[in-house]
Amino acid sequence: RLIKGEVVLKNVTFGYVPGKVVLKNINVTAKPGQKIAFVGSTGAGKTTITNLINRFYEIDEGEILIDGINIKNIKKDSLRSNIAMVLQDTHLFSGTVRENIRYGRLDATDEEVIEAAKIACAHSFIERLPQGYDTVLEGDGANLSQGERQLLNIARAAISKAPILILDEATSSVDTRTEKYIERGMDQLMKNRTTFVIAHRLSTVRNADLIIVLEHGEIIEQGTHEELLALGGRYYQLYTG
Ligand code: TTP
Ligand code: MG
Repeated sequence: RLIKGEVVLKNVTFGYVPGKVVLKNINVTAKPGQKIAFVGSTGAGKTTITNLINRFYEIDEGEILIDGINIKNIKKDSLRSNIAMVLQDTHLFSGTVRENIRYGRLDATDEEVIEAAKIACAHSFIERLPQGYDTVLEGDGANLSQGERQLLNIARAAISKAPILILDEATSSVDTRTEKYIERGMDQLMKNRTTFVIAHRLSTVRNADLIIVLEHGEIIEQGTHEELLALGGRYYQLYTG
């Protein structure tokens, strides 16, 4: 039984600029190891919630607790090592492929780097690069495709031992075939971690423990896939298109 990775949002209200509320009175409880999905139309506030869990911004009202501790009282370094993330906009630095993956856990061995790359379905394309794992990435990974960059970010998350994982459109840039292929890797990535997943493709959220439907910054429905379908509301509409 997991004891780490509980995330609680209590009456969270937030806006990026004064006077414009983006999230209104959000309450979410993620127990250790649970998979929580956020769905809702564009601009609903899904990414914003993950920005707040990461404490990229300070909330205006309410509180966010990780394992019972208010994130305001958690050192930034400690927060970073507790949360792994794969985002739509990838973050790579000028360094080798190996260094970029190892950034997820600095004491990882070369074998662990390869293992993580395999989980992320990145091993075969890395091996085809001119210097393999020692290939230097230009700029923000400009010599890779968007999908390849995303796979490297997945490998970086896979090598991390963080108990909390955030996947915001984590496979949005890989083709459907690779996405299918990577499903088992993603399951492995989520195993034993509290995961927050955001995906436009609802097929990737249907097995979540809890699906939260956001609209204009408010939670309008929540439940499992089956419960929400039976409800016949917004999720049902999104799902049946
Ligand atoms: P998001 O939280 O980015 O909305 P989303 O993630 O649900 O949308 P998408 O499916 O397109 O990814 O935005 C919510 C609102 O907050 C929106 O009005 C844009 C605004 N916003 C900012 O003002 N600054 C920011 O940095 C972000 C991320 C959003
Ligand atoms: Mg978003």
